[in-house]
Amino acid sequence: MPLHIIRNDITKVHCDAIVNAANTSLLGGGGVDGMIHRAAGPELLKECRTLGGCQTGQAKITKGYKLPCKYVIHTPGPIWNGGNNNEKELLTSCYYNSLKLAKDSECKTVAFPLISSGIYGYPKDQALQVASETISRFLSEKAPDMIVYIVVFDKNSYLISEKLYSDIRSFIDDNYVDELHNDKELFGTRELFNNIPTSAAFDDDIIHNSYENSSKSSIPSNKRGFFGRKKNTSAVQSEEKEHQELSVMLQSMDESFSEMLLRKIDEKGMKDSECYKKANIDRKLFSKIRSDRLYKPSKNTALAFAVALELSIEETKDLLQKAGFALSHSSKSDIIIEYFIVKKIYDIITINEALFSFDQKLLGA
Ligand code: AR6
Repeated sequence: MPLHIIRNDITKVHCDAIVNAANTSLLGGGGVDGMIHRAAGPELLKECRTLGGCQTGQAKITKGYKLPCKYVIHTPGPIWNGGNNNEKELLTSCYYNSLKLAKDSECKTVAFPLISSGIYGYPKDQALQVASETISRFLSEKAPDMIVYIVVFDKNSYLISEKLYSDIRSFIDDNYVDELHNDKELFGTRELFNNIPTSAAFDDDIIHNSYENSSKSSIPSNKRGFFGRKKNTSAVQSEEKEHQELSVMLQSMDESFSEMLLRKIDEKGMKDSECYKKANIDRKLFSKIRSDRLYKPSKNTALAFAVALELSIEETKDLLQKAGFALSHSSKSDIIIEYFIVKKIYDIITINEALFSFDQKLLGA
């Protein structure tokens, strides 16, 4: 289902359909419309002439011609006129009708610009909110396997309100800790820090990898110690012991990430699908996590689930720890996520918009 926000020129995006922020004549114009027509070549205008225009909020489809996409879906957005003139309903219709057309044309991947947010003057933060809400609802209700990109072009546009931006800015300023400074304070030098064994040394993935690496080694398996060391006779007994100790460790290992995730889903009375959709996580990835007790997710995936489950900061730390991670005040993205968790704002779209505005990696997809 996932919704992605990316920074790019939409005419360069490879997917089944891109959406054009057109005008009602469908005969081209400035902004993204002009760029799409230029990149597609004159054949596009020729086909557009046969369509007889399009009403605001509706959508029509053409081929993509020289663009790296099969189709272009043209939708004229509303002109911003203060916000009380049906702008939101019309903009919602643009996204809904474009997605419906994409689905009817069997498109699996679709890219949208922020319709109406340029020449038509719709405030970008509100335009993005309409876009993400409508797309998420459509994906969740009608097209769980479709992948949709919101493509943002300009480098410095605010995608969240200035108030939220400056609130987060202050929260970062209050909490950000310079990593080097922090490490030195705690441990004297960075090298020392790198040598300190951490709980990650026992994390599932590292244990998996040790097995994997040792099985790929050129040393025959019966001549290898547990971590791939060459065996000598005197090492045999201690190797046996290592094995036994490790088996005991594995058996008595704490609840894994996947187990904690499933337990929390049950405790919250959520359905699995509700949880992974809310986390903006792909159904296939969720199935993998569910079926592998020792699955080690990325930090962003773990955080996305923490948000979907509406965990407190302490619970979030616990869940992260199961995956071998920690929340860090030397990571801007962690501080931004913490800001939302502390404020009990658990809407992943809002969080992702903020992460995007601060040029950080998004949660979930
Ligand atoms: N890729 C992605 N986004 C882009 C690109 C690009 N190549 N170029 C611009 N944008 P606009 P509107 C962003 O003005 O507001 C035309 O003349 C841009 O930063 O293209 O719906 C039509 O013919 C902005 O955020 O469309 C209509 O007359 C967003 O795309 C009128 O403009 C939309 O900006 C439509 O105005």
